[in-house]
Amino acid sequence: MAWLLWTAAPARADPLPGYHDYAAMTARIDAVAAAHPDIVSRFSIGRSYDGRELWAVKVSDNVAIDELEPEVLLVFGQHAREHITVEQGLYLLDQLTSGDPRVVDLVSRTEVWLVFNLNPDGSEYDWAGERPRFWRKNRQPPDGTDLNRNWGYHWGCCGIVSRRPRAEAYRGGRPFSAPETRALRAFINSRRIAGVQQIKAAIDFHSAAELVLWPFGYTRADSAKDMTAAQHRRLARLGRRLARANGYTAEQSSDLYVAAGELPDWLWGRYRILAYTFELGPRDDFYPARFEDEVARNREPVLLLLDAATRLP
Ligand code: NO5
Ligand code: CA
Ligand code: CA
Ligand code: ZN
Repeated sequence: MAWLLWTAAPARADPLPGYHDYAAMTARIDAVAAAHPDIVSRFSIGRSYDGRELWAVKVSDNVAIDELEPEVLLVFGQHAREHITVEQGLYLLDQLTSGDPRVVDLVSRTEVWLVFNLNPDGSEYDWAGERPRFWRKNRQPPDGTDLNRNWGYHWGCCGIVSRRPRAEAYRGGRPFSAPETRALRAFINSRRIAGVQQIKAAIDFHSAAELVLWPFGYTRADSAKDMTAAQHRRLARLGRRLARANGYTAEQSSDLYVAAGELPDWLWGRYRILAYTFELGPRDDFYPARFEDEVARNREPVLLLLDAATRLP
């Protein structure tokens, strides 16, 4: 009889307790935006392959006005099963609207963009079975594209990246073949005003390895076309400071493994944005029962990055 009960099991498992699926995330963003209309404005950067809105917010004083303040971009959820990064985004939204005097000061001197889940189709699919599916890619046919291999800087050239659609690190049919990377690219391009990119620093949040990584990922070289040795030292110095604040290990992205088509490589290569990957802990666990302490570790490095963005030449 057991197998009969088994087949009668619900078609959709709930996310782990405390985690926000897409509907809960959307409701939470709406609630915070409604509670803080003076400093939070919510918008969509476009739609996922299956048509979900890709929700984002701007946090700043005089939020309705595009002021001449350094802009910082925070991206969550490129990889579907890395659900903890969506919780990281919601936690940071809470912190940035908390009214803490240090935060109020930083938020009034910067404009912070948060993109909460760049891959909602993938994360919904990951929860949609009886147990998590360990899904990484988006849901674009035939078998999903790895968004963090789809960015158009040295796309597909090197390292852990595949031209086979069934591979975990499938790069897509061409650079920016995924609607999700195209939507975020269009948003970032729109922040180029009178020829000057307004976004000065960025973090792309992943899990699960407790790392702070800086570009490039596509090459092991410390200096390359588009990166002088001095620029590399600057990226590394700030990266090490961020890692001291959260206790993660700091290294160049390619020290972990070489991989082409990552978002931070494109942010630096295209616009010279100080771009980092944060890999949240706990190590090797995509589904930790508790995430509260882990996301709190990244309050300080994010505030440090906002502060650093206000001190750039
Ligand atoms: C990332 C790297 C940017 C470190 C990736 O395990 S992860 O997939 N989150 N690592 O391979 O895109
Ligand atoms: Ca402002
Ligand atoms: Ca601005
Ligand atoms: Zn990842």
